[in-house]
Amino acid sequence: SGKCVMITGASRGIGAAAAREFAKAGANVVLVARSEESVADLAGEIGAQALAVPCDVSRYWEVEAAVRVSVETFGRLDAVIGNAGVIEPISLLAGSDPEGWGHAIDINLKGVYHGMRAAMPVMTGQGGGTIITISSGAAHGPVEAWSHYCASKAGAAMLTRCADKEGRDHGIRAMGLSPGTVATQMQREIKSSGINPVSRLDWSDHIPPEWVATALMWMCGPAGDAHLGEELSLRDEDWRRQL
Ligand code: NJP
Repeated sequence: SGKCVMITGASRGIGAAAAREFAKAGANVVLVARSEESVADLAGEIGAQALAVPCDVSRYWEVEAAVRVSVETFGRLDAVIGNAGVIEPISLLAGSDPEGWGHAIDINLKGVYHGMRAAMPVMTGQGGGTIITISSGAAHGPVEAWSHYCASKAGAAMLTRCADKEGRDHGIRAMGLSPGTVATQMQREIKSSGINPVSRLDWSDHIPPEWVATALMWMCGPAGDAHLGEELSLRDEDWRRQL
């Protein structure tokens, strides 16, 4: 309680569920996403513990400003959850749009880098902090029509390991969380593509975003660091039982 957690992609889905969960536990939460109205509405629902910061994570200066206003408002920054992500445009590589392919890299990979770059000096000055990247099974194996997404998530997973290595001497730990299939807007987009086996999964195979929020809470606590390898995967049945 009293800690400050910045969550990117907080306008809906996993990010919004995490914001509610952290606030319930007494943390101050900074809600980052492009949809101004959605983050403002969620901040209104949570109350004085929440700050809405409309921001496009693919633009470094906007992310830096979000970190600055977090510290100005709540006095510190204990954790950054790099959750903002996109999967569109879903397309086989050979027919993909060369202009659009890099969109996922700008958000899912560079956006995560931007959060680390802006937060790590602040965390170093404070004596430590936690950085969590929302990863994916797609970081570790190819999925057809998701080359942009797989490449961005694989890059973000390695980036997170680099941040952890460099952060250790400053009390900063960085970890990945691979959530499995979660019932959110992103899964609606995947289903409407109908292009690979993932798009044909039944909704009953999906976990609610609140489970991911519970795992994030655990990871931000002291046990998360001690028990974690390089990435926590919620596909693991043992974990699903605990959640
Ligand atoms: O998806 P969705 P999830 N700047 O679409 C925001 C990963 N994941 O909750 O900007 C700032 O409901 C967007 O807000 P807005 C996935 O890759 C999921 O499922 O207002 N924010 C919204 O709040 C992603 O990294 C599954 O449009 C930006 C949020 O991102 C994370 O989980 C499986 C932005 C997306 O919410 C959350 O996704 C898996 C930008 N430029 C990994 N662009 C799954 N759902 O099954 C987007 O393995 N956002």
